[in-house]
Amino acid sequence: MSTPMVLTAAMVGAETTREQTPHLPISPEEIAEDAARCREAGAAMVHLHVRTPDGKPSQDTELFRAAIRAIRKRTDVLVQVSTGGAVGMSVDERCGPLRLTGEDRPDMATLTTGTVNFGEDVFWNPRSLVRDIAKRIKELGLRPELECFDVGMIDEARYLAKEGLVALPAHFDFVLGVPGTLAARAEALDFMIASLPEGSTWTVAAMGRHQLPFVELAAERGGNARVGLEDNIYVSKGVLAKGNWELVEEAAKRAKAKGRTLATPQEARKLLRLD
Ligand code: KMH
Ligand code: ZN
Repeated sequence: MSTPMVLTAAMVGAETTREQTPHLPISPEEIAEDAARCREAGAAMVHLHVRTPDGKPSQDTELFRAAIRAIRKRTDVLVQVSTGGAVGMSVDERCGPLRLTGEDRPDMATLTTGTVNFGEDVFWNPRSLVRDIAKRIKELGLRPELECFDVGMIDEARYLAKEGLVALPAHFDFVLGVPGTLAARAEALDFMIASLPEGSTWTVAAMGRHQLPFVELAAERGGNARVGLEDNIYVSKGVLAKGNWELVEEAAKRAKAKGRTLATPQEARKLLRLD
């Protein structure tokens, strides 16, 4: 029996707009409705950003609280919050969701381990800032998903582990195909897998038209995959996905065709060592 595959839905992001797709969920209710459908379609986790009511990206603690409460009222899907936010945000702003404790505490948080070009912008993650966020994630008692846009960012995780800020083995997310960074190529994925600290788990998030084909590459390699409107708005060439759930549905179909079963949130918790 192969290991169940964890599908993550990156539902909102900070860059996708309603002008690009009318199906982007923005309000807590819209996010919760789509999250419940993603869970039914096979997602074990959602990667969460939030927006102000007029659609602007935000890392506001209370907006996250409202979205997480709405999601948990509807479904048992795991909630991974973004600490990346949108380019240009300060570290304190980015860490808004890490102020949620008690029953509103998220299940996981992202930690990007280096700076990259991000389209025409720069996603700014100097080493001191990475350590600051790593400490806050640790203090909240969460395990990070280490977001790596390049192989050097995997190596940085080893330094973080030596400093006691991250526990190894860890869970990594390979983000491939953002303009200005490592492209979504199978050889790049294979190099990243080969570069992982022993025993670590991984997810791949490929941008745009690469998103669904990379679900298949991940399935074949025993890994996990992220799909969703944060990274891609089309379910097939020129056809908008009617919600995140439709991308999860398509990802689930492709994973199963490769012989993989899908992890439940409970299984994902074990596989990603969240407890
Ligand atoms: N929106 C990007 C600048 C994360 O969620 O941790 C950063 C991002 C990464 O989306
Ligand atoms: Zn994100």
